[in-house]
Amino acid sequence: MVPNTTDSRAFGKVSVVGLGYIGLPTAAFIASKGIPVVGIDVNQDAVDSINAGTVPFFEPGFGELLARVVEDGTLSAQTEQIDADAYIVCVPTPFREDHSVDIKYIRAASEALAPYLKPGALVVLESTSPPGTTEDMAKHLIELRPDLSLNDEDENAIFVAHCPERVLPGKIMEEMENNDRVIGGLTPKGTQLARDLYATFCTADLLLTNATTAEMAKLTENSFRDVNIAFANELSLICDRLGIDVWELIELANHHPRVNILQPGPGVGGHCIAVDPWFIVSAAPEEAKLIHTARNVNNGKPQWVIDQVLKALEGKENPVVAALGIAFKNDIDDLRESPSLEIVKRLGVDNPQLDIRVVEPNVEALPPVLSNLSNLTKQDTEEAIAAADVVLLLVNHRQFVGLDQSLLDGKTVIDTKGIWR
Ligand code: SAJ
Repeated sequence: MVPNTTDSRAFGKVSVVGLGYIGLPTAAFIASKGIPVVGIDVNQDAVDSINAGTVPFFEPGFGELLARVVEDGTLSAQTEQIDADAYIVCVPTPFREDHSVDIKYIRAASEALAPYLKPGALVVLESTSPPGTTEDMAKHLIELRPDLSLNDEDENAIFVAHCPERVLPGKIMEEMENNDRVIGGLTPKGTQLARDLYATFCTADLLLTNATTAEMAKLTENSFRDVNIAFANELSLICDRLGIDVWELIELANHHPRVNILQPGPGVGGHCIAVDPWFIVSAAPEEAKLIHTARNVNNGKPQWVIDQVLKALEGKENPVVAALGIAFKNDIDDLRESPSLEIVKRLGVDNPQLDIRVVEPNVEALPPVLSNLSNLTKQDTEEAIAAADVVLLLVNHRQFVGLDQSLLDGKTVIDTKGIWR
């Protein structure tokens, strides 16, 4: 392994494009090593918040770091692109109706930065992307700047690489520095230069490969997790039919030294595990059978939970449901692709007679998809449980894990995370 020593003077200025959950912490970590970083984002409100030293989303411990690098002037944010030695592109890569990737944000980022590129510049794509996207981005850059080259030996060469992000939301402060990184250049110099950039702040192993393998490595990691969770979710349906406690079962099976089953839940959410496997399925539909099935199993879980709730409410007059948690996972405020939010929305829309009390300690107000429904209200935990016939636990937020369980006496409890066993 090449040690992570580097000459950070090689990077006089770094531009990080897209200041979301990944781009902003990446920018702040690089800035914390004394390298001037300018963050670029199309959202003026996010830019203003960052320049005021305030994180526009919730991430434990990150506020202090951001405030420090903004205050000392190493990190600033703006909407206009700049002339930099290295660009890191961290923009969203959503999927379309047919599950193929939509690279419009990568295209837009390339168009914004191309005019500023100079020979020797490095462009790293961090956005999770199907195999071939980095190469496609590089070709697009050369179309926009035919005076530059992708050949390492040319004087007018630029360097392009892929380095997928791997941090777990909620643990970014720890994982940004300590997670091994996979780095794949389009050319050997691209790989090397990208390695030097990540060595400025990452203390773990920097694993070098080519761009396409790096792209596939990221999709593979998240698909592995999705398939494992699908296995757990399928077990939860089997156990429900057979009258077995699935959480006890998994705990017992995991005592085997070579078994490590993840946990069942109301479904799989977030913008990563629920999305990335589709990029493999759409790149190789004939072959990706297991990965495709796992997606379907996990996507089917919300409807199964809804059916459980409706069964529990059969025969009840003026039924009230307390729905605990709408974030996509515990102890965060992120609602993207959240199965819990989907369950609450579908219950509310399809059952106007249901009175649903929604509890979500991590958000100030319900999102419009829920607040627009007249049979839904946001309440605090105790109030909602007291009013409810059915208590539907959807997210294992710490407030719910630590709940005084005597509050549940006399209620029908549907615990999708197995925290109150
Ligand atoms: N979930 C379960 N059961 C489990 C674990 C998770 O149902 O045992 C659910 C969660 O509730 C959530 C979803 O899966 O709805 C995803 O949560 P997560 O904690 O597994 O993952 P993310 O989406 O927050 O972050 C993942 C991580 N990838 C892997 O662990 C392989 C992270 O390291 C990546 O950086 C991130 O995706 C990403 O951006 O790709």
